[in-house]
Amino acid sequence: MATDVKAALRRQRIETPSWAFGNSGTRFKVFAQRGVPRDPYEKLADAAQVHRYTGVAPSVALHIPWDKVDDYADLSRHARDLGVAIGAINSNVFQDDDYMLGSVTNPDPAVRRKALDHLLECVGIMDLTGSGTLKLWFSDGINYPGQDDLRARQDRLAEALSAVYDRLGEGQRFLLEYKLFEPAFYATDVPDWGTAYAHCAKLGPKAQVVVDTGHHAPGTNIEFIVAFLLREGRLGGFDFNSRFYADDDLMVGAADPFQLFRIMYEVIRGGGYTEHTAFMLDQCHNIEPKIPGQIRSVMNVQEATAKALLVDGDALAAAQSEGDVLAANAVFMDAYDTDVRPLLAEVREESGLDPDPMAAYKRSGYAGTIVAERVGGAQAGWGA
Ligand code: PSV
Ligand code: MN
Ligand code: MN
Repeated sequence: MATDVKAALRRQRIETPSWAFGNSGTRFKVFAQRGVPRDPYEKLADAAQVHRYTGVAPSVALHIPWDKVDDYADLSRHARDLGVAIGAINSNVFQDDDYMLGSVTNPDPAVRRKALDHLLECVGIMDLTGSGTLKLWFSDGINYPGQDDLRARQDRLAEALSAVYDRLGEGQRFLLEYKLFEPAFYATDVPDWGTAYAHCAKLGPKAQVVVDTGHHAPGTNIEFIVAFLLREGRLGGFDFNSRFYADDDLMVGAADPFQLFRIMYEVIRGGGYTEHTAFMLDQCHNIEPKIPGQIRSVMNVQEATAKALLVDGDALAAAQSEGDVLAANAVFMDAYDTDVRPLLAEVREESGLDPDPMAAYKRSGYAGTIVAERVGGAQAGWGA
């Protein structure tokens, strides 16, 4: 049992987001930290540090155009030299003035064309980097009742998704991300998993849903969504982060580690703990240092996973079939209440890693080196 759990933990893969390493903030203020990356090459170097000390973060998601470069083959080579690979390509059809009234759902066909061209360009970048995953998030929506026709916007969305789907090559897929609100405040065009699922189901198996844990109404049972999408073969992956209020983009597992455990339990229960599910982080470290913020986040996912792997399936099934509510719940809670940190420390040591990634990174002196070497770091996202 312990050997199985350890083996499962060793094969875990968590993808870090390039934008987590740049400066970020809220709409009130971006706080500049010293030593942050000045370009995508340096973002990959920082992400490689997260992998170096955790051993389970070997790929890095890019966001285009934030990570636009002239030579993507060269960027991929650079990643490989650092011991990481380029992961999901995140499209960005939300930051240009043209997108004020939407991107692929905009009433203006010229804007829709521009947005679609960007999405197709992102598939081209997948070809060049060897990435198999395109992540689609649309800020599209409306602020006022009557502002645009809800049904026509769905038609425009379907048309764009279909064009992107047709452009996907062998071994490529897209993940459609939903979000309840923000920046649209009245109606969002992909507000929930059901809308995302329905669009994907019409297209085919290369269209899957991505669950960003920060994108739901308070109280939403996210693990139910996970279970459902896995049953339907449509769970493509996660954007992990945690939230107290809205889309807070805080470190995963910070606000509600129990929820993360429940999600990981359903992932494992539903056969989703494989390389076909992308376990990505989508976070911003506004006030904490970025590399340790990512290391901590990876560790939080590892801890939730370890606890979920420890759920005694036989005991649980027995209690469930007997209708023993309290015994079944106790099996769950026993696993959750286990301190898995010693187990993870052992797994790391057995893989030749330091048992304490946070301390090992701190001791490495990398933070001081980048402060000394990098002047004028880039802002993640907006305005980058
Ligand atoms: C939108 O809130 C989102 O979660 C999408 O994944 C974007 O690509 C990302 O945030 C940008 O930070
Ligand atoms: Mn996201
Ligand atoms: Mn988000």
